[in-house]
Amino acid sequence: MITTNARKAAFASLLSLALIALMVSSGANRAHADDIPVVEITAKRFAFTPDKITLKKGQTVKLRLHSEDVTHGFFLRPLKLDEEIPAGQTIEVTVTPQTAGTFMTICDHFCGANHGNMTMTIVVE
Ligand SMILES: [Cu+2]
Repeated sequence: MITTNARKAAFASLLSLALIALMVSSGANRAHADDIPVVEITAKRFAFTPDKITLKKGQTVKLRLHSEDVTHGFFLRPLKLDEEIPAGQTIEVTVTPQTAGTFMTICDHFCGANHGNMTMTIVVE
């Protein structure tokens, strides 16, 4: 007959095994994600820095979008980008451009008087 303590011990060891499995698998994901080139973009009223990046058609990149002040948007329909960058935070979005061309990303989250001029260029070649 299994005592309550033995059951608890068995449950605890199962739980720690599950935790270890979780840590191992997330470590593997992180190592894999590191293979993807990262492009850092900073949003600050009323510009993106850099204001132009060049990507390669078919090549996956990770855009790391950081807001230095208020909440900004990052919208570019041809690349299916429609992100919100919360005030002071950094978000990541992975994109694989499928069409070559020159595209204009806009901030689509109202951020102040000059919001309408807040754009950046993404060239896909
Ligand atoms: Cu804006």
